[in-house]
Amino acid sequence: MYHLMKGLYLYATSKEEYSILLLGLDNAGKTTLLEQIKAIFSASLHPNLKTVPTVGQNVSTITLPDLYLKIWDVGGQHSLRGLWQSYYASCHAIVFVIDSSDVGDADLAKLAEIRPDEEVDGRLQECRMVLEDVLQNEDTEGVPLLVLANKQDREDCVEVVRIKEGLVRKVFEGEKGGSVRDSRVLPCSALTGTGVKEAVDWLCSRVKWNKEARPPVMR
Ligand SMILES: Nc1nc2c(ncn2[C@@H]2O[C@H](COP(=O)(O)OP(=O)(O)OP(=O)(O)O)[C@@H](O)[C@H]2O)c(=O)[nH]1
Ligand SMILES: [Mg+2]
Repeated sequence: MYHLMKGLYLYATSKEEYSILLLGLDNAGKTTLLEQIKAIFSASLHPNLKTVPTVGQNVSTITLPDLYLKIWDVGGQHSLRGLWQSYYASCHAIVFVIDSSDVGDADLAKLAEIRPDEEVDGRLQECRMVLEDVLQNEDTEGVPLLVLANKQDREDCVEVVRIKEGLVRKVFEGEKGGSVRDSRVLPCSALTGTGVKEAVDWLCSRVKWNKEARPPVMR
């Protein structure tokens, strides 16, 4: 009887937990974003915005009224990207963070015109190849994708619509865009917190929507 009651109690008080994976090139702002999310969703906390390049991973769980989000922030340096794939099978959504001030204006216009198989140089092409690589992996099939055009507070940033048209749409239209999935491109500033709540809201709605394909863990 005790075990039955305990089981019922645990069932009634448990919540769904979804894992969110933060990806993107080095210096994109993933760790800053994680710090900002932690601060926004636990009111008493001040964000620690003095980040250092991540070697390995940071993980934090935030508690929302109806679910937990377990957020994994991994290092984006070239040598660390090989580790990303070990997170794919267990994540419920991917956030791909882009530094909107590290995408030359001219390059972006050029990217909108190039064919998917054409070679271009630079950070933007690196971003595109890395995103394609993530989407092509069979373990990310059908996983909702949020692309965040970060650092929108900087004067030299590229507008979100240009990132959407020039980069993300090209990736999805190309052969390497992977399977059909829920996706969205949103502007944000991890540093000031602008757009961060909207990003988390989108993630919550999409992981719930996709829960039959990727069931949550009960906690
Ligand atoms: N202006 C501005 N700077 C930002 C923003 N987000 C991050 N930064 C800065 O960008 C730099 C890199 O931020 P991180 O969060 O450490 O970047 P990361 O993606 O975690 O980098 P890795 O751990 O190397 O993969 C830091 O100096 C941050 O303060 C933003 O929204 N606006
Ligand atoms: Mg980091």
